[in-house]
Amino acid sequence: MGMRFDIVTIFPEFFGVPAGCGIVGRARDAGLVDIRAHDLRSWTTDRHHVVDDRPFGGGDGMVLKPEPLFAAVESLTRANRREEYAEGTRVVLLSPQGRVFTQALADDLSKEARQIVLLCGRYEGIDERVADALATDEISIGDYVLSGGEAAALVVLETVVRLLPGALGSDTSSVNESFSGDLLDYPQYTRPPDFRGMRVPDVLLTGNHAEIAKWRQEAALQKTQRNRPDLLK
Ligand code: JDQ
Repeated sequence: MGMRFDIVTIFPEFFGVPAGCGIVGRARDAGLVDIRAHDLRSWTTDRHHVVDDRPFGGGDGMVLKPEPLFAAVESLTRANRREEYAEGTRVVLLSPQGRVFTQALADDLSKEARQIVLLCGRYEGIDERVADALATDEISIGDYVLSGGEAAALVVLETVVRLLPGALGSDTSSVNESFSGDLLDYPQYTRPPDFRGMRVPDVLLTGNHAEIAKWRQEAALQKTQRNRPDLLK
């Protein structure tokens, strides 16, 4: 059987449309991946299904309580400590305080994981015992603040699923090269060669493959210098 994703969230409906679209939808139909979104509130035990509480020490906003998250992971994995999961189980906490998500981490997950539990918080934070003891990985998708972990979980899901063998139809490795090197991809063009006066570079229309390769290398360098100078350092 394929990889399994269990997403724990107070908004399971957030995942319905994206999980049915494109490469992820096709991978699901092909049985490569099983994606389930679970309502965190189903693991509460009080009448009002409360998942948040006020921060110890004071301060603004509410904090996600640990009990429902530990209960969720326990029921989804049969364990509730980082040290005790089965081989191939990863419990990923999405958070602004995590290690930044990269293609290398996505590669690792796609190769090593059989089950990925994605823990999506809301409010102003998550009780730190979740990061300390429950999660195997604490991941940020970048240096900006979302309103919760759901959008970040979708990014991780989509990035990992397209790396699963068979998910892309044809050869996988070529499509990943865009972010494994030190340069951004070169610019692409298709027909028409003249669109409203904006012309495709002449060299691409010549069929001279050596000249085209030279142009692409130079254009990729220019683009990287302009948009991502950090990659060149
Ligand atoms: C949560 C929030 C203010 C957290 C609650 C849970 N890369 C990335 N950016 N933002 C997140 C991840 C993220 C993940 C989980 C989250 C944001 N919030 C909102 C608001 C302070 C801390």
